[in-house]
Amino acid sequence: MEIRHMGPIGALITGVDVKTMDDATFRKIYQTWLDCNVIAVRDQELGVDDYLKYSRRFGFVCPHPAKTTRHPDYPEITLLGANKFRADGTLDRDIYLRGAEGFHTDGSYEEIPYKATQLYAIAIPSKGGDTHFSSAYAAYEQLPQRLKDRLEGRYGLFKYGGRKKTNLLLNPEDRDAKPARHQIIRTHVETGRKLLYFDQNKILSIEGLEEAESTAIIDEVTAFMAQPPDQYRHQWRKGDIVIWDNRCSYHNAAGDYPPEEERIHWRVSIKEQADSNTARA
Ligand SMILES: O=C(O)CCC(=O)C(=O)O
Ligand SMILES: [Fe+2]
Repeated sequence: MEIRHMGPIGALITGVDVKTMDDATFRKIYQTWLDCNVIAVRDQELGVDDYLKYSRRFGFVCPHPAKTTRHPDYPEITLLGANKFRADGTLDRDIYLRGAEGFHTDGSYEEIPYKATQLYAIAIPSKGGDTHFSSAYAAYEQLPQRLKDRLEGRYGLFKYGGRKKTNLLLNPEDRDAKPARHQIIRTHVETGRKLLYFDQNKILSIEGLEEAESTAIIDEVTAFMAQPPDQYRHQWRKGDIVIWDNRCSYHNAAGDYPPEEERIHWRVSIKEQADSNTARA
């Protein structure tokens, strides 16, 4: 197995078959993932069961609330990019631009947020369609002391669709879930590093602040989510598995590939603990 560090975050792993790797090899992969925020494992040939089995080595795999994009036989698998064209031939932009609305972290609207998201590349377009990643550790480090002081110990309220209510991928009956509360400045439970837990697309408000200040701080903090040089851009190849740590990174799909071409991933959401969503799988 070869591990290539791609910069301050991101590592590319080759020369391994995730179907047959032993525990010692997996431990090395897991540690690299913790160290690098996001890793890509290349050249994998997996069926759904192989993919789920490998995903479960990272934690509890649970179905995403967007039911319309679930795999018909495996609710834990979300199909990204599938059924992009409606029956009348028009492009469904909610599917085409999914994950491309700016840097974000997945699952902050859940009481137990997603520790990780993993994507397996089934079909990749001839150009475009990269995924960008940015470090939430770097975002914390770069915050001005004034904002660190104002946010320390405070909680944000997070909801799918956020302030803009971009929630059309959810069934109507799933759209009014209660927001989840999460501490904004926190320490990663596995690495012990301090980070900024934030999502411009899902945060509604910062608890305990007047609305005007809450909105102003949300706008100001949003600018810190892009953290060059602590970024990694993944250029996909079919057979890549990419897993990112939602606790310490943000990501954004480029959303720029030719829409008539296919870009399909199998996506799983992974939690640290099982909850009622996991049980429904
Ligand atoms: O399609 C991508 O590159 C990423 C989409 C995304 O944001 C996600 O799967 O959570
Ligand atoms: Fe995402």
